[in-house]
Amino acid sequence: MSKALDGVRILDFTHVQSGPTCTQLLAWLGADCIKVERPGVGDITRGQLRDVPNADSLYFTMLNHNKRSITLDAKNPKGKEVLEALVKSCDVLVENFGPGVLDRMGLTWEHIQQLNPRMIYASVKGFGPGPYEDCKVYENVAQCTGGAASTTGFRDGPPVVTGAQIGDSGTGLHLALGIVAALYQRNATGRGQRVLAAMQDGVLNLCRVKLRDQQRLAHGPLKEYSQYGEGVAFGKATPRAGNDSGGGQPGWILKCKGWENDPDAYIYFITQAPVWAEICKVIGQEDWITHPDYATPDARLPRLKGIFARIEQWTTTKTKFEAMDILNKFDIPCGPILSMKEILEEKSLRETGTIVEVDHPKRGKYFSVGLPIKLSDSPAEVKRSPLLGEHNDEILRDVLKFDAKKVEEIKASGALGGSKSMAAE
Ligand code: CAO
Repeated sequence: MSKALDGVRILDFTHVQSGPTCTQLLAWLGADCIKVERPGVGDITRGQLRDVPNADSLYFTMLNHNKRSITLDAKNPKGKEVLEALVKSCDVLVENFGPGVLDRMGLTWEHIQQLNPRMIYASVKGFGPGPYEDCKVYENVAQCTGGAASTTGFRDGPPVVTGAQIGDSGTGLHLALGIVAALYQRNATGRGQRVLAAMQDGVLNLCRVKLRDQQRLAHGPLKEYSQYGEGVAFGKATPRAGNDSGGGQPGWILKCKGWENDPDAYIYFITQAPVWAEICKVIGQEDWITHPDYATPDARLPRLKGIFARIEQWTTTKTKFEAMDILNKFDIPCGPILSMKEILEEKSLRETGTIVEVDHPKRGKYFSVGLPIKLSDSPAEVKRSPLLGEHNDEILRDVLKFDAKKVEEIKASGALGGSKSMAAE
């Protein structure tokens, strides 16, 4: 079956997480993704957080499926020649090096355009143009500078970073959309273009509702925040809101049966207005259906803490899954707090390909997250990540059409590295 991005070739000059997330998505959508790695070590994540000796880490394998790998010393003249040949024969170059790295390699945007005017040159950087554009950035730096940390956590505690990799994977996702849009525009213009996704911008985009609240503060307290009901005054900036829902329908995380011993025996419960009567019936508090202090959403806002405490009396009598079953019958929005263990064991996620099992020659079988976007005409098939330099010959011969003499010349120059990495050995 054909794939959505069949015929698109990516020069994947990415490393760590943000860039590889982007190119992995494009590869799952059908692009031919050629990962260029430094000889000997490759992407630094191959060896980071290793759980199996001498095998590529899960950090690397789970971010680099469906790609081919070539090792290339971009600072060796022959290596540079191969790199430029790749620029000429690819549609998209994706990179997430520190600021200025590609320029120092001689691959300025001007030079890339000379080599291949159709090339789309896509970058992840920590910041866009401005005072911080020269800074290197990792995930949590982006979460802090993009507004996520100051608005996450509890009011009486410090800022908190989230486990969701909104800085890295979130920005990779933004970049992938920019690349696909640029490919589409190229159909009309015939020209490539630069695509930039800055991690600060990507995080801020995902924190849009918090910037909304910042502006609402000028017009009065944020009544849906539980601190309003607790009589705590608002400061100058959007506060941390604990587990408040952040939307127009109040919610909170409530204990369920077994919470004393199970750190994940909780449920997220939303007191959605249209099902208020059903909520009251389920918890056995029918008088709240018509009581003036509880009957309307506005009346409930200053009383949310007490309301959730009462609902929790009910949820602690049920396991999170029992509560979910009962509440769903009445269309009451809720969600059990699922541990990674529970998610990994969830049958339905395996059936949809959201969790996939992959076999790897060095590490054996492992699980990964597949493509979370399902296309009916372009189903993603998850293939293992490449070993370091696994496709050196194939790329020189079949993609760049170099003859045997030229391939030998390049190898002899050391441009592909002398020996293979630990991973490929
Ligand atoms: N051949 C020769 N040299 C190579 C090479 C190759 N194939 N691949 C990389 N290099 C060299 C580069 O030329 C560069 O050297 P110079 O600084 O001397 O020019 C160096 O390796 C890589 O530099 P870097 O700044 O990208 O790497 P770092 O480990 O110091 O920093 C990171 C890592 C992530 C902080 C930085 O790349 C960055 O800020 N990237 C942009 C933001 C980003 O994506 N952050 C997310 C990181 S987690 O997903």
